[in-house]
Amino acid sequence: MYSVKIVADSSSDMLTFDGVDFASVPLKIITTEREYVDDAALDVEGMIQDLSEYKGKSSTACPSPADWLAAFGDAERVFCIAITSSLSGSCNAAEIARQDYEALHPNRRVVVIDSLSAGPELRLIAEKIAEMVTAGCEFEEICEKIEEYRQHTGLVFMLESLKNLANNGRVSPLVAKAAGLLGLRLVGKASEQGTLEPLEKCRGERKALATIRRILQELGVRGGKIHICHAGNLPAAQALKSLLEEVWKETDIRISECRGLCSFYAEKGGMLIGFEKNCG
Ligand code: X90
Repeated sequence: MYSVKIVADSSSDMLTFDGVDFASVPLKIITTEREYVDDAALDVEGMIQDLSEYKGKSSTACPSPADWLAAFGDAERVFCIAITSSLSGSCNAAEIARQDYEALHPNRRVVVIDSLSAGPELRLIAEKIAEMVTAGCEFEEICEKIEEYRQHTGLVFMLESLKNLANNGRVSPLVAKAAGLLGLRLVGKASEQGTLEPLEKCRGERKALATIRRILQELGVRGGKIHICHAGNLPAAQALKSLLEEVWKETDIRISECRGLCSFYAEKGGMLIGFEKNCG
């Protein structure tokens, strides 16, 4: 048996993972005053508090190839899961790390998975890989099946502000215009290209949550796993969970908190929902 490791960047909001060797590679949130490393030691609430008082420029940086490489450790088979390559250089850095690692260790294999997404969809991918590793599947087989699985996962988001996304050029000016409207929430999805695709503007959270449920149905959710990841908005996450359970009684709905990178971009109150679709 080979030693296997799953390595995801910190946009996955995962710090630990049960059952399989795992590492998170942190992105960074940068202001002129300091740098926040999105690892287990980061005080996310403290960072959000700092940023709310901070008036200057803020940006983010993806991991370097060396960061990814260090996280591979000495695993013989590595699964890298990266935030969408349409919005970050993380995937590209992982690809360089893969080439270096395989050149250095010809018997080892790395696969880089461009999630075309962020947050909880990465977690779904990691969980599926872990499931197959535990079942004793071969590396190549897992790579194939993960490609397939990704046709059956998606991401929907609810954002109250797109300020940081807009200031950092991660949404088009057109989409950015939808931001900043007080009391409006933008509900959208990760597009096929791994960009933000706005779907609807909702006045008030209750409407937004009902809209999310309808959109999930339209996108082909029929139960299956749903991960809700929130940025300081547990009440909304719980309300959404109840709303979804009205339709999908037995389904596996979990709630977790955004770490640094997703908190920065989803901003206070934001929510990311990773889901399985068109299966079962
Ligand atoms: O490389 C870097 O500096 C990181 C840039 C990341 C930019 C986007 C992060 C988005 C986080 C926001 C809502 C959901 C987005 C859907 C993505 C397809 C979460």
